[in-house]
Amino acid sequence: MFPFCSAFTNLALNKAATQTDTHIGGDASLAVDGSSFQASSYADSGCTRTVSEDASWEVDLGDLYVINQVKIINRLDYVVAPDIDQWVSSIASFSTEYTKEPGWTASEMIGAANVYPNYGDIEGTWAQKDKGIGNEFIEVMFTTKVYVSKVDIYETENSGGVTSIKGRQSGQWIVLWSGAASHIQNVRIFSPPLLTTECFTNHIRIEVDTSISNSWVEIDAVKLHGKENIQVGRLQDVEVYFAREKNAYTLVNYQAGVAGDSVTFTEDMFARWIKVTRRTPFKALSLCEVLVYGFLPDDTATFRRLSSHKPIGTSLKVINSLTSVMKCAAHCDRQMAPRCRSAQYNPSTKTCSLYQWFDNALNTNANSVMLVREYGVRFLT
Ligand SMILES: [Ca+2]
Ligand SMILES: [Ca+2]
Repeated sequence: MFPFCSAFTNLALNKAATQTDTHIGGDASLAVDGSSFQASSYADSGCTRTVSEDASWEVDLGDLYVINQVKIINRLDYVVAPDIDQWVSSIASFSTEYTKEPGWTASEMIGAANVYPNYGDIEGTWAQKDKGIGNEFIEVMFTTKVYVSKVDIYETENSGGVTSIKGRQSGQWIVLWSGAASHIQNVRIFSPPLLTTECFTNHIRIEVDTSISNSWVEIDAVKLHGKENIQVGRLQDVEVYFAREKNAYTLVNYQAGVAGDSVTFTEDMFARWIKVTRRTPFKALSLCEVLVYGFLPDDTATFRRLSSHKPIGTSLKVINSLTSVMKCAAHCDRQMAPRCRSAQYNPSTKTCSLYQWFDNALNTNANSVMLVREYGVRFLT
């Protein structure tokens, strides 16, 4: 049906690619550079990337092609990453710690909870140097930076003393939660809803007010929850558009949900421009490679005569008083800019209408004939 050797040529390779905007070096050309490298983490470069949430990517193939297939090589971190749970790995700082007896220093907060679910003044927790002083704090570190989704504070003596939870990001403290202290004489895991889920950190500061209980506020452990990667780049709800004239895009295919390692759209279309975007609500776009398979049609190919179809749309030109369908074909052949690719000849009116495209409908006029380039027969409805 089409030339075999050219049918699997990647038409997009090194063609002019553009996108709405570019985020941290993720240039549009990375999707047509011939490398199918698939980023596997947020930190990986090598795939296109936008920061805009109304993002699209497009390539100009430079000429009109018969396109058979569009294959999009996706990032590998497209799967929604699970939350990681971490216990404290080290202590960064603290206001005071209790050292008169062993068992209540700041470092007692390292590792998994070892006092909880017991309640009381029990060794294995951080307690302050003196009781009931007021504002105190501790800063704890975790091995892996995450987008913090939840902080669990294991309170085992005089619960309710926490007044704020902060995360350190780019040299600044981000307030994750703040509220008034209370005095709860019971063990609890304090996990308040956070003000933001966009704090990326492994450094958490917990502020307490010991004046409410007028005693020691004892914290056994802290568990940090969050994802290592925020998945802005992964491809989902992807739409592919084709255009044979600049910016005159038509949606040709759509895949709902998260795309796999790659997504392939099989389309038999005539196009020069290809656009990839995500269905609203839009999200940032990251593509590793876009391969477009097809072939350059032969505009010198002979015409097929079809009485079953008629061209539709706006004709390029109408030639009157033509005495044969052959002459109509000759006029189409000579029409270069824009190229004539199909025509309609009506022997009763002796008119010949020339068309740029293959847009067509079923013909009910038994007299008229549609002329179409051989490669265009595939586009008949
Ligand atoms: Ca690439
Ligand atoms: Ca502990």
